[in-house]
Amino acid sequence: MSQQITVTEHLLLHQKQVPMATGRFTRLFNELILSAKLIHREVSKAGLVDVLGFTGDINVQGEEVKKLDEFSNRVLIHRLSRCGALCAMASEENADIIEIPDGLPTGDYFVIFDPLDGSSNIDANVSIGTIFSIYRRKSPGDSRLLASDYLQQGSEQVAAGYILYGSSTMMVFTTGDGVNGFTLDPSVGEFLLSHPNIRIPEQGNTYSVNEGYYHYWDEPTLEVLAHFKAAGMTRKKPYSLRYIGSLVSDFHRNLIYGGIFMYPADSRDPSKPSGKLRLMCEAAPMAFIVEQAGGMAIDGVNRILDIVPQHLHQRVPLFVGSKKDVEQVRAIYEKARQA
Ligand code: P6P
Repeated sequence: MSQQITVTEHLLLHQKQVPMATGRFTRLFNELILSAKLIHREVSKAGLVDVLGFTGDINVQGEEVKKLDEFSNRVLIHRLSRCGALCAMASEENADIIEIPDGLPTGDYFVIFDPLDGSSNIDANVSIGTIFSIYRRKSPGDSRLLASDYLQQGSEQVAAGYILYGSSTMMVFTTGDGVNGFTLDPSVGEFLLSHPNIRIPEQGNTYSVNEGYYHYWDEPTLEVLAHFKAAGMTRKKPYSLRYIGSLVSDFHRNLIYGGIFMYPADSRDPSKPSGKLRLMCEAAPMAFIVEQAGGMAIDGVNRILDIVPQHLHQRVPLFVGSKKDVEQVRAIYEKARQA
């Protein structure tokens, strides 16, 4: 029988190796694990009950909120409020910081999450995901929470991860000591270590981007796309275009097989000059994971993990994946900047 290590055992083992670990981090993570199981249960039966369709509400991003989005957001807020480890939290679905209700225990961690990323794919039964990012507050625990406690650059993350609700449900995360993947065994209700020490190939054969926005990109971005499209002329094998429209799915495939995911800035919407993806609840957690797996993440020029957010829902262009592929992108944007 292969050694079956549950995600909780893995965390407890990790906790023993971190001298100042108080167990609160493990309790926080256990609430994330329970939330993942609750969301998995609803997502896996979405087609069977009247969970599909819109609630008729609009979230802070101006996007129609689907019922599973709303359910996932409620589950995470409810469970995390009770873990006794948070000073506050934030969600892609909520405009402002979510405070811990009076009477519930608090702590020094801050979590920001996208409860169900890629949710526009729910009705088509395409894989979707939950993304989370954990920081430790900077100011003393008994003082008022400051913006600098949560508007922290990605390199300050204590942990980051995602749950992918796909052909199987997987939890992939890092606490700064490599990346590990756990697959849910629904028959026992446990996430079991299935992908220890994930490393992204140094160069891939896949690029992921929505080429439908071609006419909204600037010259350097068009040059970046031309690079990947023309690669087959100069190397044995052309790149393949793979784009699901669900960040967690596209990212996970590239993490395992190698490749690059790109969401460049575009001129479609003047209110979103930096593209669609959010720095704190999408780009920064994915950047932490990919760097821990040996990859790279930039906004075209700058390292994603060095960007200090000015507000919770700040958007950022994202180029993330195999190191050599992302370095090609940076070289093209750097050249354009110096021209
Ligand atoms: P587009 C989903 O809405 C999401 O935030 C990411 O999961 C995904 O990568 C991206 O948007 C898809 O955006 O503009 O290509 O539909």
